[in-house]
Amino acid sequence: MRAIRRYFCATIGAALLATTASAATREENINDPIVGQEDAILTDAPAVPPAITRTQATKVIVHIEVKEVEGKMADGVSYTYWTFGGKVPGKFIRVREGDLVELHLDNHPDNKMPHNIDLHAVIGPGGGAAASLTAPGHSSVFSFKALNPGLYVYHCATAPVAMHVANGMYGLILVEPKEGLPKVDHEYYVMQGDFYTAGSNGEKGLQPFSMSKAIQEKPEYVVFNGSVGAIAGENSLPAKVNETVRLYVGDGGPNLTSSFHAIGQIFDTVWTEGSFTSAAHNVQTTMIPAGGSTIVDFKVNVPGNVILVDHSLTRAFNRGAVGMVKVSGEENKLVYSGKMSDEVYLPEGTGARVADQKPAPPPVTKTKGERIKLGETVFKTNCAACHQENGQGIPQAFPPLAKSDYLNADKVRTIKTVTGGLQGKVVVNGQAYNGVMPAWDLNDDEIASVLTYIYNSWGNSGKDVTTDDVKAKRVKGSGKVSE
Ligand code: HEC
Ligand SMILES: [Cu+2]
Repeated sequence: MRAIRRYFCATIGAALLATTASAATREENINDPIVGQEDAILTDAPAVPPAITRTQATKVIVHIEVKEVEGKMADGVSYTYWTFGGKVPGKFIRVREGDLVELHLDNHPDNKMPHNIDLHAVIGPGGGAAASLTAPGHSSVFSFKALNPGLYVYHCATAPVAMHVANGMYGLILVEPKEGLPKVDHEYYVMQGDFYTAGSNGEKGLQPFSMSKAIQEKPEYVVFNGSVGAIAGENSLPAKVNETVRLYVGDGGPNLTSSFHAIGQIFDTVWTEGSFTSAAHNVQTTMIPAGGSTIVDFKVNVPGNVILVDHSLTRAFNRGAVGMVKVSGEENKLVYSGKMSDEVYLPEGTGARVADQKPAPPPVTKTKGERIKLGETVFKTNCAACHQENGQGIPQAFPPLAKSDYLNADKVRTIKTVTGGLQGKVVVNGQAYNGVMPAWDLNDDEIASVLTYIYNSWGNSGKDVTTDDVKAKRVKGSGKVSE
């Protein structure tokens, strides 16, 4: 009896030691001396930089170039992505706990917008956002010490933040624990994101961003790695029978939480929410918060496709959130007798249209007073993020609506501006702006109301814009029946 108790105490003691001995405290990491300097190896998804073999903290130089690029969202559908390094998600950054990271954010001169970076791995105001706010054609530098191990999301935090994130401005930074991670055969980088296009899912052509769909959290696409099929079909992630696979998975959002699941697999290990402090084992589905991450490990025992999905299933089968680990090798009839079939999981395909539901049209405003009242709400929900509540705009980025000569000169042009969006150079009160305003997916009455509100605020001309005006003059094909 005593021998047994002694045995138990010894094993529990050893286990405790194993989990606590190697974990460094934040203070120890602050004081960890920096030896030498190196350039970070950065990778595009689904690749992950190699494991760190260093045993000392060093200074790691990271260069990330922000590029606004047109890319493919789905077959026949393109989108203007804003990226950290040319792709969505942004470059994978891998450093070691205790490292000093010197981050250079380069905003390409062809870009239209200022950008910055907020890394959740940073301890400091805004995660680096203010320190890295960079105009097109400029470069900013700041540094931070990686004090807490884990897998962290980074993203742009320039106003309107949700729009920058919705356009693809997110990525992952892995702060490897000092003791390293268990070895696996494959490591891959996967990041979920929700996208809000003006056209509905599958509608062809270059699709502008819809701020109102983003605010309503009604994405047209929910995808892994920036587009439909980015890690499916011929882009599947390869593995062989009996190999181990690790996925570093992030959720860029901006809005949706992911119920991350692998069809035909069980996660042997999940480092929940990207924290290496405690692992869960034998997990079927794991939640990834928007702006959060997870690390999953699993061994593949039989050939076939392991299908990665957000188990909120219409996102997978109707919005694009499908990925695959394609496993090749010998069957093992004992583990699984039948033949796996991936067709079963893809019949609806991507770009499947949801049956059009026509909600009852909202009541139409009758008087100017009613329009001003409704318009104020529409303005605060949709426009104030950029043009500001007082209509003053933001110098060099968003033009003023208060006493705007552009606005006051021409009511019809204003209707077209708001229904069709505006980009390219525009001069307002003598100041040139060259930004992008998305087309607004608002109904005639909402447009009429918001414009009447604007025309009757902040010293503007007092014009009335009626629902019939908007119906007659809106950019053709724009807008939807509002929900
Ligand atoms: C994402 C930021 C953003 C939001 C949100 C936004 N705008 Fe704009 N808006 C802009 C930018 C940028 C321009 C200038 C576009 C250019 O440079 O070509 C602009 C230009 C305009 C103009 C013409 C210029 C002026 O100052 O008179 C009007 C009118 C306008 N917006 C109205 C609206 C209304 C109404 C809404 C809400 C329904 C709205 N905007 C929401 C960014 C935004
Ligand atoms: Cu940005």
